[in-house]
Amino acid sequence: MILHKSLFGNNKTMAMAEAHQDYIQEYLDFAIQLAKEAGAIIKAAVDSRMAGTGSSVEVKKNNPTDLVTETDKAVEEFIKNRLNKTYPDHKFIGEETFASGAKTEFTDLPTWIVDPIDGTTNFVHGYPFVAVSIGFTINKIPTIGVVYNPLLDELYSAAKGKGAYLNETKRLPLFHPAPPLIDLGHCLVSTEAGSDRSKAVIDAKISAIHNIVCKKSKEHPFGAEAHSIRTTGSAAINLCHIAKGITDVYWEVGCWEWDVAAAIVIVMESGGLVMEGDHDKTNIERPVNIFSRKYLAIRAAEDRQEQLKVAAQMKDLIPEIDAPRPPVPGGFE
Ligand code: LIP
Repeated sequence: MILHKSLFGNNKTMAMAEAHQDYIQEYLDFAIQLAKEAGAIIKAAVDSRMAGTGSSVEVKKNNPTDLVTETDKAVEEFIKNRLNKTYPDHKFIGEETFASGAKTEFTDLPTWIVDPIDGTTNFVHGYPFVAVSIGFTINKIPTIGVVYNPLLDELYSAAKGKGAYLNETKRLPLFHPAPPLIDLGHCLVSTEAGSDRSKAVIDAKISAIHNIVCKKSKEHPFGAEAHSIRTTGSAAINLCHIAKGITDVYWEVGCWEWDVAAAIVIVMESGGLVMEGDHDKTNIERPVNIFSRKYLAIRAAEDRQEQLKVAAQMKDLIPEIDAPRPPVPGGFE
């Protein structure tokens, strides 16, 4: 049941922000229900694609690797309308709204950050890592996250201070206790090719992957660095795998706030760390800038020093890659 319609209004005081804390469970329940309904639309669309009656595929800004479908647009409209109707004072940032030319405004007001389909390329190919991602911030702090993969029926959810869950009942991470991370040499690392296929960006990413899996060191005289590399095609799902504890490190440059806003809460509530995916080691313990387009996440471990060590080892290996973005009014730029 929706108890709260319009609490925030124009008053942006801390007291009002704190008052939202009383409604966190309501917002979370709402986001979970919304994700399930959006997921049903996505699942039906995948089924129709497989039956040969699916939605058409377009490319964004003439980039043949950045795909968008009618379903992305329809699901975003569905979510946006429901949010507008239920919480008319809340702000909205969405992938397809941004793509249609809307300016991103990021303020202290309650803000929903939505990717209708994260993993659109997977959606087009029927590769089962496809998710709707619904994040929510208050005072610019990622506070609620729901990521639902309707193809595998996996729903990840979290609210700040309340823990992270798989399918609403299974506490994340899945391992109890979380196994030791030890060092990067023992890690399974996830990353993505991304949609910027310029030679400079791809060369830098491939060289980083080379360093991650091959870099020789005193500790690894035979050349092996991390255990291996994984890629799902969805930033949100990669981050949820960190929350589950089935991958150890996730690094990506070039994805956007709607890809990660929800899953960042899920990782943090599972005990993981999320920081900027650049080589600056001074930001390891600072809250991540969700607009940075560069993300590094480390799974939960009993020993926080191990998490910090693996983060620093990654930052030694990753290059500085440019991921420009238009300015965010009221945001971090
Ligand atoms: C995708 C991301 C993925 C990234 C792709 C793309 P989309 O999101 O989740 O991690 O590598 O370039 O941005 O476009 O499927 O929502």
